[in-house]
Amino acid sequence: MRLVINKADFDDTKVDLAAAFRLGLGEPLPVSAEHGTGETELRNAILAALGPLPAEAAASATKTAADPLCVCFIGRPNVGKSSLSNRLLQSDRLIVSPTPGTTRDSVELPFDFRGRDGNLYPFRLIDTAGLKAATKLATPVEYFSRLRSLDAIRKTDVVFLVLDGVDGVTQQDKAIAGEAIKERKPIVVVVNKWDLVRQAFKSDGGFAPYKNERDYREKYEHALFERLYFTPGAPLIFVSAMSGYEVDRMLNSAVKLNRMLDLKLTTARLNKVLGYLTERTPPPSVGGKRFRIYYATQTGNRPFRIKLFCNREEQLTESYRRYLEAGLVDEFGLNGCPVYFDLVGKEKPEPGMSFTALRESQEKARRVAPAPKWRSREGTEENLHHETIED
Ligand SMILES: Nc1nc2c(ncn2[C@@H]2O[C@H](COP(=O)(O)OP(=O)(O)OP(=O)(O)O)[C@@H](O)[C@H]2O)c(=O)[nH]1
Ligand SMILES: [Mg+2]
Repeated sequence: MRLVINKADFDDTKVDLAAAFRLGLGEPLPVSAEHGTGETELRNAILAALGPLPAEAAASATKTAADPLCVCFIGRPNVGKSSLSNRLLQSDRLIVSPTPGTTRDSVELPFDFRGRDGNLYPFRLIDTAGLKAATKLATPVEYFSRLRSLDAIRKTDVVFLVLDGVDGVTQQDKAIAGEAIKERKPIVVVVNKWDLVRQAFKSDGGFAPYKNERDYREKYEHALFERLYFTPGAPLIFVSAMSGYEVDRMLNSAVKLNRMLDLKLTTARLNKVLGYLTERTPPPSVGGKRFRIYYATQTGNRPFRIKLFCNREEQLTESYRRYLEAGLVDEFGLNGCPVYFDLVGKEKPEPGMSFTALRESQEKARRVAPAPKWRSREGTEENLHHETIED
């Protein structure tokens, strides 16, 4: 335990540290949350108490081929996340019940999977608590379960978004998909309880107005992609945790997506593809000005991060961003992997900026961004500085 005295806004003479010492709780640490004094000392004390990083955690800071592929199941309560987890783990470890809200905390478990190629892939699976709308959280436990579910998304390589095959696509599914998209994670869309759909069409008269299972499936798929936005090419799999139908396909998809996430997009080809895309469909003109890309380079993976040197970053509309993302995904075969654009616009003079300050800022921009001649720069990528996410 460390004794921390807050609101120690004045110098030491005015804070009665002697009285604090007399409490017998060791050396007191005077801090001021408002003014930030003592923050460094407090931070150092916390780090010292925590000790060095465990070797395992330090080693996993960068991902290698031998690291387990981390996947998580997210979705509304009761869609079958724990049932699917049990199916993959080939055990009854996780509690399954018809009562929504059974899983209260994220559970992380390792397992191995033999892929289609015959190789053994180590996985780490996180089963999460069903996500409710933030406005419907009734207890603090639900609030913290939600935080832990969102945290699981951040930690994983590939997200399995689970939907209920009988309930159809709901507004809440859309909100949950949004959480994974916000974190720019590749998503495998998993529609569970397909055994019930099959059963219904086989012997229980089906669901009106759908003609048969295939018709229902097609309409489901249509509704899904119409209502929810996913990175183009996101895999969609109809499964049954109950019967095991198509469950292996989920993992094969995750292995494939995970492999794609490490691809390096060469600068020459990237610029060529963007040149072609902007020529085929020029950006819309916003307020009489058109968005222009001068030069692009990949600066990171997981997610794909592309630095775009452009005229005005604010001119890139969301629909055109999606068009560029879809074009890159298609050209480089990155199906289902989100692409993030990091925009670097030319500096604009601030009103009242002095001439010298303007020249200085222009000089700085010139040093950072290569000259806007990207079309003629094919094949010269080795001369250019490749930044990483850490930059
Ligand atoms: N018929 C059928 N029922 C299923 C399937 N998967 C899950 N269920 C049932 O659906 C109910 C909920 O399953 P769970 O696995 O607990 O669902 P969950 O998404 O983990 O639920 P929460 O932990 O509450 O968020 C249980 O009664 C399961 O038996 C399936 O593929 N087919
Ligand atoms: Mg559960």
